[in-house]
Amino acid sequence: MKIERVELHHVDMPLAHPFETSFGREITRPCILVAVHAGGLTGWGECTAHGGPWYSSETIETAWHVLRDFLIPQVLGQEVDSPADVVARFKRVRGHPMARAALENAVWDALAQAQSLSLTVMLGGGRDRVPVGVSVGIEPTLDELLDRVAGHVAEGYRRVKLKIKPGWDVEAVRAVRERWPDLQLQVDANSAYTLDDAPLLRELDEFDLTLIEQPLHYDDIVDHAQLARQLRTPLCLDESIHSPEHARWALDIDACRIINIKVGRVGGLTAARQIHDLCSERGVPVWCGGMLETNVGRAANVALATLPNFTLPGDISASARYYRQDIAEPNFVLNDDSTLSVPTEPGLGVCVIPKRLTAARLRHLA
Ligand code: NPG
Repeated sequence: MKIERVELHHVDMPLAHPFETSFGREITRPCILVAVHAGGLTGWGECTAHGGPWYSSETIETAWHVLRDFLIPQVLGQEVDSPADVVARFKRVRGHPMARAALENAVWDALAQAQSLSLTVMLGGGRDRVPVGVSVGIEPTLDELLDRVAGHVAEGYRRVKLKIKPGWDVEAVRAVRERWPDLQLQVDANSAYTLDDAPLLRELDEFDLTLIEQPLHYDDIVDHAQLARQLRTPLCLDESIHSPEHARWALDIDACRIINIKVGRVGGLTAARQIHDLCSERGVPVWCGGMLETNVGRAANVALATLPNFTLPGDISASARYYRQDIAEPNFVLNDDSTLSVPTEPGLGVCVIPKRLTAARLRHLA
């Protein structure tokens, strides 16, 4: 397949509800959508970098620069027969996983379409539904948090993740746990604590949480290994796992018992699948994280989450949870059993709506 043209679309869309984490509050979600044109087909990939370097060091601007000046020139006009060809061409580029993932994933979509395979089948996944949960941001008050969780439970979500930070942790978790004793509950700190907070984090052990996600520094595995030994609740890493190598290092020193795999954070579907396979060999469960994606990124996440070792529900909620109107169709809708159905059409199985793309677009590289 010859890559004839690559387009970048910088879009910004208002979120249905503002989302607050330990590093800030988001009202709109900017992202870059990558379109790869080859042989009359268009493959799509979503770059999950945000406006500022808060979750990781990448931003929309760094991703735009690296895509335009280094990654696109590696594939433009080239014959690409498998995702491995793209990975090999990107090998010289250090870092910038979200930029790499966006272009690699767009090629996966185009290649899958060219072979009339769904992305799921091309990845080697098998399920027709994937279990999902919802991530609830930090709310102004405990009452508002309880209302929000109540709304999601009523929608049918059986697993809820609460964002925590110092001052919004034990009491918030206690309030939710008391009201929903049987809900599958987990927390995510986005690196808001230090090892000195171990006694406080140990207090969370009484709430029967599925996991505590990334409590300590965003690049650390050593302190996490120390903390993991002090907690009964399984520790899960997100930010610290940038690649299959990081996953292996973390598992080798018992820094975590669970890994959150985000396609953007680890540099694309190829690396995501490698981490899945490694964890599978080591008996470590994984789940698919989310970055408030549009349906383009969500479709890739759903396909990835069909791999067998994705045994915990992902942060892949129904489309309506994110945007009033998504940029691509069809929407993902929550099934009664807290799952999303897996598209079966060739490629990602969603179509970008040109009018919506133009309306949401701030910048275009054609
Ligand atoms: O459902 O897509 C989703 C959001 C899941 O909480 C979620 N993501 O740290 O995992 C995270 C968090 C996040 C969101 C991080 C946005 C950065 C930006």
